[in-house]
Amino acid sequence: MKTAVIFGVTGQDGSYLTDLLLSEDYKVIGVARRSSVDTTERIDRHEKNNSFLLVEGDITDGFCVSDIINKYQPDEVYNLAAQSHVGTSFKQPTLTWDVTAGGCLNILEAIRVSPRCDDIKFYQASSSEMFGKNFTVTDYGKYQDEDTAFMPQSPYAIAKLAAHHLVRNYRDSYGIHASSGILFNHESERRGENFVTRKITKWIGSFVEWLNTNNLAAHQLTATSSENEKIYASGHQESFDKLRLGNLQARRDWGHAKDYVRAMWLMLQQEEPDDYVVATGETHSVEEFLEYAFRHAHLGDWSEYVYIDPEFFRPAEVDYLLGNPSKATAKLGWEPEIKFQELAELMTEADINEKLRRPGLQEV
Ligand code: NAP
Ligand code: G4F
Repeated sequence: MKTAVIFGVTGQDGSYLTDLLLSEDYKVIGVARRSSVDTTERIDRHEKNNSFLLVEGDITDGFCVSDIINKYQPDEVYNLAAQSHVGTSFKQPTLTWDVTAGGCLNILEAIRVSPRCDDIKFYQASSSEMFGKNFTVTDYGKYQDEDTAFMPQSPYAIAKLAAHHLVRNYRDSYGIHASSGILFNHESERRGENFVTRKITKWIGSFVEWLNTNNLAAHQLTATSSENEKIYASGHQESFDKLRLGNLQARRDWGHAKDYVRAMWLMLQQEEPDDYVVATGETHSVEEFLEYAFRHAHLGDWSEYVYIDPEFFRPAEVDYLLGNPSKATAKLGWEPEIKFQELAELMTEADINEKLRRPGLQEV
């Protein structure tokens, strides 16, 4: 039985990777940092599984990281831990650097000094954000791959790029089996609620609940100017806050997290370490996500419900991401199963079902 350590186990990807590794008969050591509230909701389903152990740890603490590597003697180590929100990285750049760059260095050092250094395979969660502003919307049709230059646009992307280079450097210098997945955006029903896709589908779920509670149908809503921050219904006192969003023109290559953790695992099953782009090969705007999600919820024109709020614009933006996963397909045999439209629809449906307490769709 192989043993894997997952840093960032409580996050979206950590939970899907745990599902996958347990199904592949691994012993999984999940590392979660101490928090004043419970953060284990996404992995609670494995609480009683003897092959799953949750341990306390923070990747900014190098001694703690070393202790975990030495104590559990893993065959594979996955670093999914990060301050992963790009907008937040402008507000908390130092913390973002310490966790996202420094944390990766702590893990690499722990592996380097371990007596089992040659037996440990390491995965680093690199990001398409590292490509930054090398392309804009006027480059429509061009894609990013493993040879594309990096031009990071945020403290988050710069920290991820530092970690990415550290992984390559430790691989070249010490022969560590260390691979980076340059993953494009991936979402799911378990996505954090302040990333744009989930923010949209979560709002739709709450809004549909409000309509239901007040016995309202979408056609009873008062048409409001786009300046107005609230939605009113004729004959009703109550109003509902519009969905507040920033830049709707940014384009992303969005896939499903369940597909993407499979690519991570495949990277560590290879003889040689390497870096791989993981993407769907489709790019869509935030506006398109709104269109698909609102259409699927039968709510009509999304623009009636959205308030553009300067608060959600970033000091610097990444306009255009479109990945070419040919290398991952050729070398890992990886292909995405879920693409944009299905992703938007299943996230919308899951959030509506949760609010209306309808039996959920089978999770993909
Ligand atoms: P996520 O849901 O935000 O999860 C991040 C995880 O990191 C959480 O478990 C979080 O713990 C943990 N963490 C944060 N600071 C930590 C610290 N100091 N010590 C230990 N753990 C810490 O992110 P995700 O979407 O699953 O993404 C996983 C990784 O892939 C991240 O590194 C992200 O930057 C990267 N990535 C994500 C995408 C994407 O589209 N999802 C694309 C490319 C790369 P808490 O639960 O306590 O907050
Ligand atoms: O959902 P987002 O916050 O994701 P972003 O910035 O692309 O980052 C995600 O993907 C990266 C991979 O490329 C990961 F490395 C990173 O950890 C994270 O998972 O924003 C997507 C787009 C942006 O252009 C943003 O400006 O949506 C735009 N947006 C418009 N309104 C908004 C909002 N983003 C958020 N979070 N909230 C809004 O209200």
